Amino acid sequence: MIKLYQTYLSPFPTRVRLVLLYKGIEHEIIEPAGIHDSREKGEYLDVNPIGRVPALVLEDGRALPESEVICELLEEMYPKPAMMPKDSWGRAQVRLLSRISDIYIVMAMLPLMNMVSRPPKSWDQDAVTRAVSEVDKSLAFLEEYIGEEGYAYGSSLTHADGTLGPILQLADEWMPIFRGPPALAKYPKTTAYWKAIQQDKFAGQVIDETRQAVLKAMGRG
Ligand SMILES: N[C@@H](CCC(=O)N[C@@H](CS)C(=O)NCC(=O)O)C(=O)O
Repeated sequence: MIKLYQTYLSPFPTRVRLVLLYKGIEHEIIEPAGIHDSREKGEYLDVNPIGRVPALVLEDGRALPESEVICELLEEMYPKPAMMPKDSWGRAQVRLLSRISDIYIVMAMLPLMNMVSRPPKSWDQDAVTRAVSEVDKSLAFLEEYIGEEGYAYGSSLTHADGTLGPILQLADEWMPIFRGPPALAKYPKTTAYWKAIQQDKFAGQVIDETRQAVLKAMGRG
């Protein structure tokens, strides 16, 4: 059986879980040690020498890291139901949305993610303000491209929904701990999308799994 090495707290495996769920691919979930704590990663480094989650291991033992690449492989191995549009332009739009998330939004959030394991009193307030403003700028890019039919692109689920769901969940529900202005408020299309995508049966489920793990890590779960 296919194995997914992952944690529920990380937003990156969420997009792979969405693919597995939507396409009905039988799989086993393994949560390696040392991803969100200081334990040794041990044998997980044999599976993924990069040491991050997710990693996918196929039935024949071949292992693949990097969420985006894993999703593309699964799309090719299990083309139905499709999570990519039929036309080239549509597929490019889906890739663009995932890229905006990975390259701009996640990168802008990184200083906050690194800060959060330390007590709030030790946070550098200027660094917080700078990071919150960078997230705001990156969300403005998303606002330009996000779909208006309840999905990131078009009128059905694509890989961009798996990428964006857990990241918008962090922006909307986790970032308030930094006491900046509500992250999505300035962006009506993104706000509408965020509300709508949580109503999708499959995306709603994986977003909620990540939400519960984030709440638990915040001591609120
Ligand atoms: N570009 C990677 C990012 C994966 C990633 O950064 N995962 C984090 C969890 S949020 C991780 O495993 N960190 C462990 C570490 O850096 O030691 C992907 O999309 O799969």
